Amino acid sequence: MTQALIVIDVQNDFCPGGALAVPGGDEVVAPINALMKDFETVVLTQDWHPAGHSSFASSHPDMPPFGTIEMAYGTQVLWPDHCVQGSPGAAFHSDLDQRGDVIIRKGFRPSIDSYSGFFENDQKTPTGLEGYLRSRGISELTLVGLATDFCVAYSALDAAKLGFKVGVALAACRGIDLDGSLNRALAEMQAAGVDLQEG
Ligand code: VGL
Ligand code: ZN
Repeated sequence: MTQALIVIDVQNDFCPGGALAVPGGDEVVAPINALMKDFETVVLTQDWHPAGHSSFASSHPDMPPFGTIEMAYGTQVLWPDHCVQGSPGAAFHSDLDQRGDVIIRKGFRPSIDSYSGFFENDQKTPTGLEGYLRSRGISELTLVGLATDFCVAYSALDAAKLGFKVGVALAACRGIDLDGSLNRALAEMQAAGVDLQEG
């Protein structure tokens, strides 16, 4: 069984000091670098929004960060401006090992967000990651990175739905935990058959 490590959004804006800092976000870097040495295929995802992206609270007059709105494709959390294309906040953490073979960028269409590395939030526009993995004969994935309850969970759930065997190495993930979102995401992943690997 050919395996890949999928490293989700280990970018400055999700680390302490960043625009959408995940508590302990930088603590994933060392365990991810260690894990990379065990995988022949390493995919990095990069949240990559244009300025004024529709998922930014600043694009919606009178809406606070972390509020929600209804978009054509469903409910969308409004985030502080983050991971703007080419900005220092969108860069990978400087200590992250750069051996990855491919970088999948997501969230670059102005009117739609993309948490998952596989499909945008309409759940049907593909990023191409599935085709990349399948054409290389990969059927088993280990996911790590930020944030456990958003981009990691959405990616894991899509991967499971697509038929990949999926594990999440929780020691190399950190969550945002917005209104109980972390426990909800863990329960959903477990129900979908994702192997939640502790320690
Ligand atoms: C993410 C919120 C907005 C993530 C990205 O990487 O989990 N969360 N954009
Ligand atoms: Zn984002």
